[in-house]
Amino acid sequence: MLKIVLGDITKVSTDAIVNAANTSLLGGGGVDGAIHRAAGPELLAECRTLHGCKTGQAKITKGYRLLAKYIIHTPGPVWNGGGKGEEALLKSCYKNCLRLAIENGCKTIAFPSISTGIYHFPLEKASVIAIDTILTFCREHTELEEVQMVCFDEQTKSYYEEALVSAQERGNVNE
Ligand code: AR6
Repeated sequence: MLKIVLGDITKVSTDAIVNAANTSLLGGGGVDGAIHRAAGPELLAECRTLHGCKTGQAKITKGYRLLAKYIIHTPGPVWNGGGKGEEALLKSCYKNCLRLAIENGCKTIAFPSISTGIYHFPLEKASVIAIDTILTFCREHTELEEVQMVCFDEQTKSYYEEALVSAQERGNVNE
C-alpha cells in the first residue's frame, strides 16, 4: 500500500527511511541534515566507512537514534535541464532503495521527495517518476507491505497525490 503523508521523515517508524543524500554520504542540508541530527553522530561514523555512493545507487546503514531500524542513503540527480539522464537516475534511486529494503527484510519504508529541494528537480516530473516506480515495484514484490511518501510541505504533497491519481487512472494500481 502506498500512502502519501505530510510530515517529518525523522519521526516516522517504518522499518527503513530513505535519505536524499549526496555522493559523499557525509551529510549536508535539507532532509540529509535533519536525519543526521536526529540519528546522532554514530551515523556519520558508519557513513565514513561506506566511501560514498554514486548518483542513482543506494547504501544502507543502521538507524541509530531514529525509530526506523535502517536508513537507506541515495544521492539523487541534480537537475541540469533534463538532458543529462536525470529522469532515469531518479527512477533508479527509488528502485535501488526499494530493492535494498527487501534484501534487508524490511516490510515498510518511507521516502522523502528525492532531488526536489536543493537539487531542483521539477516537482511535477519527480512525483510522477516516484509514484510510478514505487507502484510498479510493489506489484512485482509483494513482500513490501507499506510505502510512505513523506512530504514536508503541502505543495509537495499535492503533487504526489495528483501523480497517484493519474497512475491509478492509467491502471498502475497495486491495491
Ligand atoms: N522530512 C521530510 N522531508 C524533508 C525534511 C524532513 N525532515 N526536510 C526537508 N525535506 P533536499 P535534494 C524535504 O534539499 O533536493 C542535501 O544537502 C524538502 O522540503 O533535502 O535531494 C544533501 O546532502 C524537499 O521536499 O534534498 C544533498 O547535497 C525534499 O525533502 C542535497 O541536499 C528534498 O529536499 C540533496 O538535495
